[in-house]
Amino acid sequence: MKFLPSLLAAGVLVDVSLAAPPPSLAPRACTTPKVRKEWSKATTSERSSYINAVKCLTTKPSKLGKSHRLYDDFVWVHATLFPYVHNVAAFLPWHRYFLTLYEKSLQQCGYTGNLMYWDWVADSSAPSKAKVFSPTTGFGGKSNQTGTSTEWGTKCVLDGPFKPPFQLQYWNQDVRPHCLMRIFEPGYPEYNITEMHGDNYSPAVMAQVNAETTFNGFANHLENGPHTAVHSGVGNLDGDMGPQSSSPNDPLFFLHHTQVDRLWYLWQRQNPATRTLDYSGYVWPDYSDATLDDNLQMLGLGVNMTVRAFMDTNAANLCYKY
Ligand SMILES: *[C@@H]1O[C@H](CO)[C@@H](O)[C@H](O)[C@H]1NC(C)=O
Ligand SMILES: *[C@@H]1O[C@H](CO)[C@@H](O)[C@H](O)[C@H]1NC(C)=O
Ligand SMILES: *[C@@H]1O[C@H](CO)[C@@H](O)[C@H](O)[C@H]1NC(C)=O
Ligand SMILES: [Cu+2]
Repeated sequence: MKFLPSLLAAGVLVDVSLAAPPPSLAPRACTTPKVRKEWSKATTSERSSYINAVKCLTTKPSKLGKSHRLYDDFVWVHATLFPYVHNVAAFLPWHRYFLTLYEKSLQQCGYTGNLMYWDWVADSSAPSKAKVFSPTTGFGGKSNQTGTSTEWGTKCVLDGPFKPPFQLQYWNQDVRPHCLMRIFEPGYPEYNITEMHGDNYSPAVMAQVNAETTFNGFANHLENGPHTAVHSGVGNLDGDMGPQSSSPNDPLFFLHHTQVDRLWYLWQRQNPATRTLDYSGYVWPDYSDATLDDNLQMLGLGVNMTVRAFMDTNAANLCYKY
């Protein structure tokens, strides 16, 4: 009773109960969303700044207190959580969260731009000629040889910014240091398999994926169709981008998944009123029904967040567009 008037006089109660929270806690509105560009549309200096920041991640210590590098944190977290975030509802929102953490790390390593994507739909008729594989303005091309898995570790990308001594630490969850490996799918016309599985992420195929009317239908079609075809087309069975849980080993993974994120964004925007918060499917490992309040974990790379926080790219915590 005694202190109340003095607090009022000092304006303290007014601040706490009536006024807006202090600026650091106030949810900022998303007034100028950051724009994520296609790799080939970026300037030379934007591209080199991005690549330099990726290399920088291999010079920084783990955020997880592990003996590997900051770059390997992303590989390890993805590999460890693999069953929780693939072929289940969380696939799209978890990867959206994962990408924002990667973007933040790149920016802490001197990159001044935003994430970029590889529009493999546009390049699907000749994927190996895509600008992202340029040795001078891209991520380098394919390995110096193909062959069977007995030669694992000797098939190396020898051009571009990620040629040796650039090295990866994990193969799935095992520590197996190796060079970056990209085993492009050569294509077998007699079996209707096109170069790098391009036919599986063509504009016609994407039109079918986009015609899905539910989140679950869209997400499964996108993940098991074009998304997986790009992984296999670039990595085949024994390249880093192949169906490995350690696929973030290939820096191209993050341009691939930014494109996946963009396709979800575009699908949401076809009908924002019903699709922004449309979410359904299953939760690993109990196959219960997914909800917007489900937890997305990052094993220390980021804090636990709900799915809901990653549905709307125009929300203050995301605030980006394509
Ligand atoms: C490919 O490059 C790796 C790493 O330099 C090397 O060990 C391997 O022998 C090369 N293979 C061929 C066929 O040149
Ligand atoms: C390849 O595609 C063509 C045209 O769609 C079809 O006629 C043919 O049977 C297919 N071949 C195989 C091996 O699937
Ligand atoms: C984050 O989520 C995981 C998985 O649900 C849980 O094991 C962990 O305890 C959570 N961590 C915190 C700090 O709540
Ligand atoms: Cu993944």
